[in-house]
Amino acid sequence: MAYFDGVGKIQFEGKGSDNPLAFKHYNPKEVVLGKTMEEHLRFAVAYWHTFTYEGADPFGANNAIRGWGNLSGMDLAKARVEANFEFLEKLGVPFYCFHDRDIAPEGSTLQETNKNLDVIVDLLKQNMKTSGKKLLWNTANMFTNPRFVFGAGTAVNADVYAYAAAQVKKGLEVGKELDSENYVFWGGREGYETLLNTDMALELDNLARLFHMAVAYAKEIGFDAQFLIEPKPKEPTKHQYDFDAATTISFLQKYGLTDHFKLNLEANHATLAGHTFEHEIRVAAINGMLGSLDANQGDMLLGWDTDEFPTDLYSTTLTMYEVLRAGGIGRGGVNFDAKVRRGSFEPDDLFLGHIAGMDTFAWGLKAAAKITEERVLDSILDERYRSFREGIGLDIVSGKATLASLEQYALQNNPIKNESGRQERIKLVLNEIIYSV
Ligand code: XLS
Ligand code: NI
Ligand code: NI
Repeated sequence: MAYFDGVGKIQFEGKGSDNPLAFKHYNPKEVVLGKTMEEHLRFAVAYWHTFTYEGADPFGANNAIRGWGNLSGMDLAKARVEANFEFLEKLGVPFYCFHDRDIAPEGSTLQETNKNLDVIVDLLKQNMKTSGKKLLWNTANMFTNPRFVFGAGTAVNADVYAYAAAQVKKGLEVGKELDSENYVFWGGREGYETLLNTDMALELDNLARLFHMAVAYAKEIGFDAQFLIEPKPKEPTKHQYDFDAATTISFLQKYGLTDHFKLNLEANHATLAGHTFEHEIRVAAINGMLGSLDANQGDMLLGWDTDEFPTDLYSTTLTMYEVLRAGGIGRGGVNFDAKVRRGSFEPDDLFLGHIAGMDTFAWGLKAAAKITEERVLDSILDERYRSFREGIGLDIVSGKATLASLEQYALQNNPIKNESGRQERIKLVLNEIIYSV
């Protein structure tokens, strides 16, 4: 059965095309700085936003028109698998991502839930074999079920913690079965509402214990995926522990987990934390922690995670510039953790949303490549920090300088001369590059 009958394979037609169901910038085989766009971007479709979510918001019911909308239970789960592979094939996206509960319904016991999962995992495996599509990452949903009201790895109740551990164990087995590239931990409810009833130290120690157990179990079963933590500052809890990249890295350092984890960074989570996406990527990259990206964008007028498809060229350019600067995204990818707006309820909108995101990223990649190739920003840095390549600056960076030697220098160095940072000029240059590629 086909769920997207009206849509054929999405082709690259180039800038002149006025076909909405075609790419104008994403040309998978086009080589940019020595790699194809497909290799640079490693796009993934998020199962939950595309096949599980059907338009509900806190004020309104499901309204999306979906070919599987009249089904329920395991029939629905199976239909979504078919829809997923048809969609990946037509869109030409190599990867997908899911939470355990996106793909199969929970049963009345953990045994039954795992059995449901096994049936769907088998089906996914068969489809992956015939289609060549791959799993970028899987994760455990430890936030929707009411049992997780006070968290999972940071639960206040050891029984809930044990349940979460069982779920992670199963998730790792599923990841191995499907040969996943990465395994993600997003701390859905790992946070708190009020410190008045929260033992923060115990919760964080317990979370680290869960991660250590996961590392040990992955090793035991020979699952060699990259582990990723996805920071987010708030929502659903008022304060999420993995607030941002810097906080998460210091957590991993404190608990001796840096060798096993990297970060999965999300654009809308960055802005909720008061950062740009490029800031988060830079923080991860300079600490050797850049793992993967959840591509989306927020709305600066709203205070929550709106998970919109990324259409802001300025942001995708700077994002891809950071990725190129870091030497690429490695085993990670660009996962569209994005959903169509409730008003975009027709099945074609799923394609149009992804095409918008993919074209905006491809365009950003081309602009970022130009910035890199022409050393536009590198030459600014060379010039701006040149005082650290000779004389007293070289003494500082080589570790030769002391407070006394610097005092001696400062006492005779008068006056100090600074130079303009020229950021307005740089931003105009950036605009010119973005619109020239
Ligand atoms: C929610 C998160 C979530 C993760 C996976 O805000 O972005 O979707 O990516 O659990
Ligand atoms: Ni995400
Ligand atoms: Ni999110």
